[in-house]
Amino acid sequence: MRPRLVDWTLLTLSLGAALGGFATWLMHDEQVVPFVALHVALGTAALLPLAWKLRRVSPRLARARAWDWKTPISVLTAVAAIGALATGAVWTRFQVPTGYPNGMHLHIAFGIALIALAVVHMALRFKLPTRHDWRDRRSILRWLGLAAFGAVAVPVQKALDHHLNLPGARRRFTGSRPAGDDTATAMPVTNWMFDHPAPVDTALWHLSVEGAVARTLKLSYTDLLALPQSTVRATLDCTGGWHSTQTWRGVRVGDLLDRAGVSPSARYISFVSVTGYRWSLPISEAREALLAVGYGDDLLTHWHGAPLRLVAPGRRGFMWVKWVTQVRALTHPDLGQWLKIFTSGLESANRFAA
Ligand SMILES: Nc1nc2c(c(=O)[nH]1)N[C@H]1C(S)=C(S)[C@@H](COP(=O)(O)O)O[C@H]1N2
Ligand SMILES: [Mo]
Repeated sequence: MRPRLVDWTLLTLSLGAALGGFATWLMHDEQVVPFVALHVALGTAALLPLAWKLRRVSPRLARARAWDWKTPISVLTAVAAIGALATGAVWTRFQVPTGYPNGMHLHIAFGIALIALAVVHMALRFKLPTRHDWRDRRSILRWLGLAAFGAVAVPVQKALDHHLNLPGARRRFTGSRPAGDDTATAMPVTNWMFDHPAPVDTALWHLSVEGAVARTLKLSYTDLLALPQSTVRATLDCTGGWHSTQTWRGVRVGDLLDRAGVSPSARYISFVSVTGYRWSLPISEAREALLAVGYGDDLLTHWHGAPLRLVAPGRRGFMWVKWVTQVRALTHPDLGQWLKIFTSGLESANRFAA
């Protein structure tokens, strides 16, 4: 394939794979599967143009005198690409390394580095393919080959995992490793970024339901426990690569909204933590979500979000806000939540600390 087309193909596959991988975090479980398949297909297909490109540039890399100040950036871009592919393949087959960082963390880190480096590399080196390049018949044939290679990659990898009985055969469709179900202790604790609140004193704490509602509610912990309790069986699946299914117990968000007389103009429900961390769900979905006080036979422990956390069935773990103190009915999407999940825990102390 012509060099400029190889470069262009690599860039397109990398961006596509990264976007596909990222998009799965925002989707509801039942929409995720085809996008994960696309992510794997694009990543696997990238192996071929990456090999062609490395073969093309390796003689130049071997000659020290051919290096200029841009060369290290190109080398780092290649390292990030190989790292992203290798960690992705190893994590999905063998689910290693575990611990911190695990294979999924490494995969995400390489992926983000790759996109950043690829943008710089492109600004420094990239040349658009010419009309002449696009018309090259051999390149078109090779693209068809790439598409076929990517398409068979997904079923072949799955079959391999099952036949060799690799740990990856037991991963969830999100790629996450089973951390154990229905066990209070096996479920990991994940706080991402800076949240590390002091334990909440339930005598000081309250939950408020406010925003686009007829009457603002302010409930103490005792008030909350006196409301009708429901259970929901749901899987907490962290983008960091683990999942755990529990029977969660607490108050249905729809019940709270009805009590507060939620306005027909409310479209999103935002859940706000004592740390400032917050996330929102479309109202119809939020109604089915649970504000949980516990799971199994136990009450929540501090690090799992006591006294109250969101359980959003079918949504990724980062949306399951812990230490919830406010439910806000919104008439517009909350763009600020995108900032808050990165900066929460930095500014405010827990005003309900014991
Ligand atoms: N307030 C707050 N809620 C949070 C987080 C956080 O950092 N702060 N982390 C989220 C992430 S990324 C995950 S995966 C789950 C993990 O829940 P657990 O620690 O109970 O397992 O909580 C979510 N809720
Ligand atoms: Mo997470």
